[in-house]
This record gives sequence, C-alpha cells and structure tokens, in this order.
Amino acid sequence: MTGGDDEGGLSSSAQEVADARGLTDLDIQAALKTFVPSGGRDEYVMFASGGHSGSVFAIGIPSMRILKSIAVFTPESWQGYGIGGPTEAVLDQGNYNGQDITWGDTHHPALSETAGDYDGEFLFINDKAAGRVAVIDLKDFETKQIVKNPFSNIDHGGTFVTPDTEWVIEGPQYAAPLGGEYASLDDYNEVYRGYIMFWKFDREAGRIDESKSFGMELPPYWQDLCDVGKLESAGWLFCGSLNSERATGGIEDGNPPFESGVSQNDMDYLHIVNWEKATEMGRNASMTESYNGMPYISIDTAVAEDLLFMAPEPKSPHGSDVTPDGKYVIVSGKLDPHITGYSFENMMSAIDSGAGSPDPYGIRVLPFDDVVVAQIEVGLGPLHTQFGGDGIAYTSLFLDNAVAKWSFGDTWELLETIPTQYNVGHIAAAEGDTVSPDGNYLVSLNKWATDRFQNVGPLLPQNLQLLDISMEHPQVIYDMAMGVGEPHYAQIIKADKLDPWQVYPEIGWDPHTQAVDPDAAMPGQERVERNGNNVEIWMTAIRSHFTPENVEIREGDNVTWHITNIERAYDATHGFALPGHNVTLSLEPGEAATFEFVAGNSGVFNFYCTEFCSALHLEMMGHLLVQP
Ligand code: CUK
Ligand code: CUA
Repeated sequence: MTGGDDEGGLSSSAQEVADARGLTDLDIQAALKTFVPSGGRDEYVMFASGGHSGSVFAIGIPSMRILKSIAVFTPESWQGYGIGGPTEAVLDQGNYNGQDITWGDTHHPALSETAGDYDGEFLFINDKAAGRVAVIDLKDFETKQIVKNPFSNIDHGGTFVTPDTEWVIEGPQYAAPLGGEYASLDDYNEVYRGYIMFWKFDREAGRIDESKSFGMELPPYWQDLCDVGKLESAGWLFCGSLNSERATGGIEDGNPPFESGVSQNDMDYLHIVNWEKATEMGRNASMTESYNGMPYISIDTAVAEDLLFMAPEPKSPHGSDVTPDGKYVIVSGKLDPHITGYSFENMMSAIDSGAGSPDPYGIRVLPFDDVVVAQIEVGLGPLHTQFGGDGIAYTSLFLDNAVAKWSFGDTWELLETIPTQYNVGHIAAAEGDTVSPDGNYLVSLNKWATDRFQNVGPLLPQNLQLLDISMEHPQVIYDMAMGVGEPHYAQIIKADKLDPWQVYPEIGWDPHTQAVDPDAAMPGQERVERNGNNVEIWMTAIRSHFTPENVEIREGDNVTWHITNIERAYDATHGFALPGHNVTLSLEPGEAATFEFVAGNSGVFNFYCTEFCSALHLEMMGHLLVQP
C-alpha cells in the first residue's frame, strides 16, 4: 500500500482515485496484488494453448499481460513464421495427405521436466485437429519441430511428459481405422482404434527422435485427458475415456446422437498403462506391428505383457490428474457431480491379485471398489483438477461456474466453491503439474465471457480469471480478456526458471539448427553471385540499411537469398518484407535466414524493414529489380 496517514488506509490521493473510480476495498486489494509497475517483472509465466488459433501464448502472472504469442501450427506474419522464410519448412513437417495444413487446434501444453519439476527448457503442444505434436525451444520461444502421428489424424489427451522428459506422450481421442484409412462404421468395433504415441525426446538435439518413437493400439473408447505418474506411480500413465458404448452416431438415421449415445453406460474406462515397460519393447520388431514405418504395440501384446489395464470411471469423464505425490489419480465425470480418487497402490495390488474381468478386447478391468479410495461431491460438471500443495486440490465446475476447493489424502472433503465467470474449462495452478505446486495462484480458463467485457461483437473473447488461492477464501483478482484464441490447458512456471537468450549467441545464427549457418551472410561479405539462371544473394541488415540495397535480377531466375541481422544490441530486431513474393521475416539480433523463390514476374519490388527499428527506419529499404 502507498503510505497513508490513517492506519492501514490509502493515502488521501490514492483514496481519491479509488473513490473516483468507485473501487471497493476488495477491488483495491486485487489491483495491488496484480499490478506490476512499469519496468517490473511478473513472478510466473503461464503458457496457454490457443485452441484453434494454432498458437501458444506466454502470459505474465500476476499481471495477466500477454508477453508473447508463439506461432506453432498457423503462419503468423508478425513473427515471419511460415510465410516465405525458413520456418515454412517447420510448418511443412506437419503436412499430410499431400496437403498443406496451415492451422491447428492446440490443447495441452507440457513444459519439459527434470525429476518431475518444470525445468524451463522446452514446451510441447498437441494439435487436436491433425494429430500432431510440436516442440518449442524456450531458448528463443520458437517452434522448432512438428511431428505427425502416423496412425491417427486426431489426438487430444496429450501432450504430457515423463518426469525426466525422455518421452513426450500424445494421447488419442476419436477412434478411426489405422492411419485414417477407410472402413465402414459397421466395422467400428473391429477396425476403429485409438493410438497413443510415445515420442522419444532427444534433449541434446532439442528434437523428437521419430526413429526411436512408437505407438500403442487402444480400444475405440475415445480416450480423453491423460496424465503421467510421478514419484510413487512413476512409470505409469492414466487416460480417461468417454465412449465405452462405442456409439457411432447417426442422428440422421434415427440413432441416438453422440451427445447421448456416448453417455448411456454408468461407467467408462480409465486406462492404466505401464509406459516404462512399453518403452522397453516399443521398437522391438518381434513385439510390435508397424504402419508406415512406425512400430506400435497391439492391444493383444499390451494385454499379454501386462502393459494395459483399465478401471471403471463414472459417467463421461474428462480430466485424469495425478496428485503431486503420485499416490492418487483424480477423475472427474462431466455428468457426475463427484470427483473420484483412485489409489495407485490399490491399482497395483488389484493387478497383482488378478482381480477383475476382461473387456471385449481382453483388457482386464480392475474392480471399481478395489481401486477407488474416495468420491467427493464437488458440484456440477467437474472437468479438470489442479493441485495447490499440502493435500489441497481444485476442480473446475463447468456447469456450476465455479472452482471447487477440496482436500485429499488424510481427509477427502469439499472445502468450498469459488465462483468464476463463466463455464470454466481447464484450470492451471502455479507449478501445478510438478511434484511441488506453489499454492498461490490459480487461473480459471473460462469458455464463456458473456457480460464481463466491453461488447466487441458476437465473437467474444474467452475470460481468463486469476485467483489468489493463498487467501483463506480464494478469490478472483483479475479478469483477462483472451481475444486471440481459446485456451484449453495452460501450465504456469516460475519465471526465474526460464533463461532465454537476449540476442542470438553469434552473428549468422540459424534458429532451426541453433548453430551458426555456414551459408549465412556475414558483414563485409555481402554480394550477389550469378551462375547461369541461379542467383544467390548475401545481404546483411543493421540500423538503418540493408547491404546491398538494390538487387537486380532477371525474370525466371532461381533466387536464393541469405539475410542476416548483424546487430548485437538487445531488441534490435529487423523485419524483411518482400512484397509481391509473400515473404515476411523477423530477424532477431544475430539471426540468419535463407529463402528461395523463382522470379516469376518482372518489375520493381520495394523491400523494406517491417520493425520500426530506428529514427531512420523508413529509409531501411531497397529495390528488387526484376528485368523482363
Ligand atoms: S479439453 Cu478443453 S476444457 Cu482439450 Cu483439455 Cu477440457
Ligand atoms: Cu530495421 Cu526498421
């Protein structure tokens, strides 16, 4: 608080501001908790998926300011991502069926972990729309790799990582025949499947190694959110599912619509997978099948090798979340007002004792009563659970517009519900998926904003609400309009665990290889070389000119253009826009890029710098002259 004359109050001038703006005492407290002074820093960074924007957003906490959008599956001109420059090759990795895929639906970001704790090095994100996973390097907050699930064109339950990030796991969702090939819905039970992918992560290379990755076949139950075990449950993973009915829809033919067809049974199946054991055989040709060169473990092998078990879970579950101590898996049923707590220890005893009976695919379903330790009625529409440390958990209540706070471990009970506005999907707690959550902030990622913001037309932003959960009775302390994409999940990392570069380490840096590009244009070596119809250009950029400034070529030339920002100053980014050729680059200090094109049209094209980099930024331009 600003020093006031009256005990504990605001100084008269601050009080005048509060009075003039009609702020209550709670408003003032919320403002003081979330205000970060000019030039100050946030304590945490939240990485929120951007839904069908195909991006990821880095957001400061507690200020709730967007610090950066990270283009992943969708081209973004501001970052020069996927528009003419070298990052087109990153996007192209995700193409399939002979099509350029230029959008994605990001759902579940996963920060890399070391010993179950976020280490701030990498971020992984899935694309539900195409069954893809991307790797973002947190050295420069840029997307480095996209891998395509060879078995499935859709995913959902990932990404999540094993406690030391040896594996990035991509969980499935809607079932389809292997590789997305055709099969009639009449053959649903026999042919349609889910495929969970185990992507091997090579931390040294900063890439997923497809040659060491594999999949596992699962029944067509619509696997949903997954989480990986930790500490006591290390080596195992858990995925909910929501269509044990194996409904195939067809409202147009008089069948029950999916919304009721997949919700007729009282129980669905929590999938319990021994991932550690699976990784021992995932690349073993005698233990696996293969599709398009990628091995996968069949259901039969998974059953025979004790890799896959199930437990019943109440109606239409959504989230499956492992407690920080690894002892329990928490499941929320969308159509069940309870959270259900499963004990990992009990699962292991049930597995060892041989209890349970097989599902139609021969997978042993453990008896519900043997593995469940508690059920708490928390409210309507429970979806996702997060943890606050010390046996405290929070579950989003979509239908109740609230977050339930409850305790687990010694006593399982509902403590209170905290209203949020409105229709909360995921929630994210500070360091919430680690072995030691911080218990101070929680963000409610609300699907509907309705009446919370200025009307900006019929497409509304989402409403991200920051809650102070260190209070005895947690409260919303900030509403952030998320007007650039619908976040599904988010993870929140302590800001001081992130250590990104300020500028690229050396001049001529290729962010794709994270090394100096041997072909990079270097200061003093700028030139244009012609070899027949092939023209190669080495250009540098520094405040406030390109060298060379004018480039003369001929129609039909094959052009290879290298350009390097040779600045060493913090924040001295230059853009490079080449009108008429669909090229836009963002060149951060030190960064080198190469792009190629065929000079299709004669004419004069004014290229220019798109970042207002200096007082003479407008002079930072040049001519591409293409002779007829
Ligand atoms: S899902 Cu979106 S609210 Cu994709 Cu994690 Cu639950
Ligand atoms: Cu460089 Cu503007």
